Amino acid sequence: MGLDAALRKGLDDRQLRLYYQPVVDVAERRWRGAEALLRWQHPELGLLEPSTFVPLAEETRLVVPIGDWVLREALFQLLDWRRAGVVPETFVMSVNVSPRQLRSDFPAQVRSALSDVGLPGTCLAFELTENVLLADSAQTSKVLGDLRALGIALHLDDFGTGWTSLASLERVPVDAIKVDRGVVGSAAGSEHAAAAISAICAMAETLRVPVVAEGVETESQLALLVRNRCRYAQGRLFAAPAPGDETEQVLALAP
Ligand code: G
Ligand code: G
Ligand code: MN
Ligand code: NA
Repeated sequence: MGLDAALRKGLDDRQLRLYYQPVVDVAERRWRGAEALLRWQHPELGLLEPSTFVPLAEETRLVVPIGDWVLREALFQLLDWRRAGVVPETFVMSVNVSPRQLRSDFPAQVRSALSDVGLPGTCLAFELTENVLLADSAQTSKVLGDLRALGIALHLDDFGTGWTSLASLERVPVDAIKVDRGVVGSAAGSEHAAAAISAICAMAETLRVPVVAEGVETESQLALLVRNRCRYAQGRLFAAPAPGDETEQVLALAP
């Protein structure tokens, strides 16, 4: 069986899993939300990371039914955490969304997931890459507008490579910028990367868009981010990606 058919079967046979990684509000020292991260518990190959199968899912459009599963699973998890009393109503669940998912019926799919689970759009953020958010396509703009109308936040993911697009953020409404872990990871040891962090934070502040730093692993990286008034952080320094029940225990404690 090819990987393609195996993934289709994996979806049907409930082999997909979500891991969660909390996001910290650095200024207030409390959990702000969590990012849902897809895994595939393959019967022979073990636990697979998204880089090994998400590109295939995108090519074959399996990413559409998989994305629907991810959204519903993440929303049910949020409902569980709310019921367990470990997260406030302001806690935001972030879900990664591929370009292929942004078809005209995507907002309808999202609306139906929200209403089935019984949660408002304001508890959700979608993480999109800059090629999607900044695409000059009427259909994409319409879909993004419909999602925002549901109260869903749009976050620019993996930021830090495409410099030209920072200026374009003025015409595209984003609710946060996620600085790529590659930039964060080299920031404490490289003046160049530290300057990149400063520039991104300064520009974001001017545009009044909050910054989420990804892949924060050390206190010195955190100190640099705090000096630059970066509001949110995510990384192993606070919590590694983990299954929902483990993350629930982490969320029950202070960051
Ligand atoms: O957990 P990990 O670092 O391996 O995730 C790497 C990347 O995989 C994420 O940054 C994201 O771009 C992608 N990814 C993770 N989960 C999902 C998902 O549910 N859907 C899609 N489309 N991509 C995901
Ligand atoms: O959406 P995105 O592809 O950026 O997903 C974030 C990825 O970063 C996840 O695959 C997760 O496994 C990974 N990750 C989470 N915390 C850390 C960290 O502290 N350091 C590094 N290098 N990677 C991390
Ligand atoms: Mn992401
Ligand atoms: Na990212």
